[in-house]
Amino acid sequence: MDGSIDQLVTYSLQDDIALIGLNRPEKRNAVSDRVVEALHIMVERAQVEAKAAVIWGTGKHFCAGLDLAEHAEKPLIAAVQGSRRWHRIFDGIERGGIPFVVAMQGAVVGGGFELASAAHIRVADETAFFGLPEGTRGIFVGGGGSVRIARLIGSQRMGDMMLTGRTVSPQQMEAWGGVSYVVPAGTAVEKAIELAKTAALNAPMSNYAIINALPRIRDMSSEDGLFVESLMSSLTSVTPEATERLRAFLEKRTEKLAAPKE
Ligand code: 1HE
Repeated sequence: MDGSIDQLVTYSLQDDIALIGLNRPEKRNAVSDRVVEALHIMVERAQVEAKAAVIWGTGKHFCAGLDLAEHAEKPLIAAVQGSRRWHRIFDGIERGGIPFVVAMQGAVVGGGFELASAAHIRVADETAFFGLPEGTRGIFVGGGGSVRIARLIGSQRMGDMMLTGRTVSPQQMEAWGGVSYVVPAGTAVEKAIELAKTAALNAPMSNYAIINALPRIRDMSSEDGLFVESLMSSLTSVTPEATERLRAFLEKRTEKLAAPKE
C-alpha cells in the first residue's frame, strides 16, 4: 500500500487558488492507481472551491511517471482500464471549469509529463528535465501524451524522445512549446501561484471559454472552428462582467498594456 489517499496528494486553499501537491517523494511522486484517484478527488474539489489551481510535486522531482512496480503486476485489461481512467481524470483538468498551472522541478518523466501537458500553463524551474522513456521500458504512453504532448511539441520531437529515451532541458522544452515559463531553481511554485492568481481575476465565462473552447476548436475543421469561435465570442460579450470590464476600459479605469519586462 502506498499511503492513505489524502496523504498521497495534498490539498490546500490560498485565497481563491487550490494547491494540489503530489506527495510521494520517497517514490519520486510516481503515479500509482491510488495517486491518480487522490488526484481526481483534489481536482474535483478545486473545481468547486477555487478559481484556479496549481499542481506541484513534493521533493526534488515533480513526477517520475507511471508507478512501474504496480504496472508490472497488471493484467492486460487492468492496464487498458487504468489508461482510460488517467484519460478521464486528465481530461477533467484540461476541460474542467478553472485554469490549472503546473509547477515542475527535477524529473518530469513519462506520465508526469503527460499530467503536465493537461494543465493550461506549465512552469519549469532550471532543475527540470523532461523524458519519455517508454520505449526503453518496453511500453507506450498511456496518460494522453500521444495526443497532448504531440500537439504541444510536435509528434516528430515526441517520437525522438520516446525512441531515444533522451532527456530535454527546460530551455529546450520552452523553445519547443512544451513549457511556458522557465524560472530559477526553487521558484516554480511561487511563479505558478502568481500566474494562477492572475488567471483567477479573469471573468469566469472567459476562462470557461478559453479552457473548453480552445482544445475543441483545435480538433475541428477551420470552418467549424470559426463558427464556434463566433458563438463563444458573442456569448462572453453579453455577460455582466464583460459589460463592466469594457466600460472600465473606455472610462480609462484599467491599467494599460505595456511591453513585457524581460
Ligand atoms: C519508482 C519510479 C517509478 C522511481 N515507478 N517506482 N518512469 C521512469 O521510467 C522513471 C524512473 N525513475 C527514474 O528514472 C529515477 O527514479 C528518477 C530520475 C525519477 C529519480 O532518481 P533518484 O536517484 O532521485 O531516485 P531513485 O533512487 O531512482 O528512486 C527512488 C525510489 O523511487 C526507488 O524505490 P526504492 O524502493 O528502491 O527506494 C525507485 O524504485 C522508486 N521509483 N521512479 C515506481 N516510475 C500512463 S503511461 C505512462 C508511462 C510512463 O510514465 S513510463 C516512465 C516511467
